[in-house]
Formats: sequence, C-alpha cells, structure tokens
Amino acid sequence: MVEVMLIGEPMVIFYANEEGSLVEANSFSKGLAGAEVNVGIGLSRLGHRTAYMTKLSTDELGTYIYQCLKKEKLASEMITFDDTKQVGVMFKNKVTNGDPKTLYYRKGSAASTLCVDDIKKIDFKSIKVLHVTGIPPALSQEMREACFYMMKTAREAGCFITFDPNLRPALWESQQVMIETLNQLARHAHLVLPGVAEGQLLTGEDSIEAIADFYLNQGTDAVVMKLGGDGAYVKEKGQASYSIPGFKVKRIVDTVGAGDGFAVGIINGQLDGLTLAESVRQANAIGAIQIQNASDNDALPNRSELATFIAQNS
Ligand code: KDG
Repeated sequence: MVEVMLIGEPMVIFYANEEGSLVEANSFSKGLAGAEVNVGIGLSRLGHRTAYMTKLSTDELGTYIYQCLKKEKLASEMITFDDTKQVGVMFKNKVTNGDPKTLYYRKGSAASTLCVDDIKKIDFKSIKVLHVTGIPPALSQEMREACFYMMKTAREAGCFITFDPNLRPALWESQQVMIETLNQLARHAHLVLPGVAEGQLLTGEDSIEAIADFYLNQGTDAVVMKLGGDGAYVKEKGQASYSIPGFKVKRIVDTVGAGDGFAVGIINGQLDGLTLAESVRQANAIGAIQIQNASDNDALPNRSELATFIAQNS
C-alpha cells in the first residue's frame, strides 16, 4: 500500500563545481532536483512506500531521471512518458554560504502537461498522506487545475494533506495570482508549512502569530512555520503556540532543499504516530542535515543516520 503520494516536476540539475557566478562556471556535476521528488526520496529512505506522479521525456535526460527514481525505490506506477516533450533542467552555482543562484529551463516540460484526467487515476482511499507544494500550480494552467482537484478529492477520501507553499515567483504570471492561488490551495490542507518570508508575502501579516492565525482562520488544523536556524513555530487549532529549537550546524553549505527535508521530517513523524512537536524536532534535524550538503537530496538520511544526527546534536 502506498503511504504517501506526491506530484511534481523532477529536473536534471547541473551543479557548478567551482565557486563563483554561473557566468564563469565551466564544470558541472549532474544530479536530480525537484521539491516533491526530494520529499519522496527522503520518505523512501526512511522506509515509507511513496508514489510520485510525474511525466518524463523518453530522451537521455528523462531516462536518467527515471533511473534515479527507480534507484530511490519510489513507486513508479504513476510515471508516464511523452516522447514529444523534454524534462526540466536547472543550473545552480556553488556558494560558500547561504542561497545559491538557480537558473531554470523548464517551460512546457513533459510534467507541466499533467492534468485532472491524470489525477483521476489515483485511488486516494488507499493513500495516507498527500504532500503538495506551490511549485506544480505555477507550471501550467492544467497543473493548477490538477492541484485543486487533487487536494479536494484527497481530502474527501480521508487523506492527511500537507502543503508547503514553496514560493517560486519567477514561475508565476503575477505575484497577485501566486498569492491568491496558494492561499486557496492551502484551504484544502490539514497542515501548512510556510517559511516566515513566504508567510509574510502570502498573508500580508508581519508577525508569525498573525501568519499562523491567517491559515487557521481559513480552516487548516495546524501551521508549522520554518524559522531557519531558530527551528520552527507551531500553532494548532484551539491550542497555545510553541516553538521547537533548531539544531546547530557547523557550516551552511547550501540552503536549497532544507524545506523539503523539513517536510520529510514532519510527514515521517506523523506516519510513525509521533506528536506534532516530536515530528517538528525530526523536521528540524533533517533541515539541518540538508543545509550542510550542496545536493538537493544526496544527504537525506535513512533511519539510523537520522537517529545518529539527533543523538550527536542534542
Ligand atoms: O526545494 C528544492 C527545489 O528548489 C529544487 O530541487 C528545485 O523544485 C525545484 C524548483 O522548482 O525550484
């Protein structure tokens, strides 16, 4: 039985091997990227049967992605192919600290053509958790409709829905459409996982309390807000808010993928029957592991690596 369902656009990423701007970079390493695929890999490594719906090209890059997904043991029944399209490609520069620059070449990709008819093939009654991010609805009108349909149908079928707004302003037609669409999608989620800056932009509120209240008043059960090195702020419907401190890291290598690692920790904790506070602690740990590695998913831990990290850093 599939425990977790994800839908998204996987990309081939080329990481610069030398520090500096992409203008000067000459040598790159190849990898797999994509917010939802990162979450899928993380959950699969922790032993959860995870299905990933996407559409790939049949060329070498589509084949590379397919092989990576198989290697990570993601359930592949929902992967389809289109030999007239390409997969998305992205480039990332190498930084010594903080956020790298990313460039996307993904418009019109195979995955961006996924639509409501594809979602109709999913049996949500047999799935425990649906995790959605704000990236697929930015990719095309079909994908946007598919996301609304998917969240509504999954909720009716009794799935637990987590939603990470994952803002990518460059992919949207306007900031206003991005804000309206993502806030509407968040209404269908049980748990919303914004970063502070994302929450401020989406709600127009300044404080973390007011951002959380915005989503709770919309009908979500809980909000877990990512506070970077300070950990996370949690507010559940009808309960007092609390914070869970973050883990100290020696050196931040690259922040991309930290939010995906965070989502892995939350979902893993919920599937394992942990409290939300215990799940958030795991989420903080996986986020901290992620920022110490340049890859979007190479460092995602298995169960023993996660336990060791928490034990050594508590
Ligand atoms: O969250 C990590 C992602 O940013 C990265 O893997 C690429 O999914 C991606 C995107 O669309 O930005």
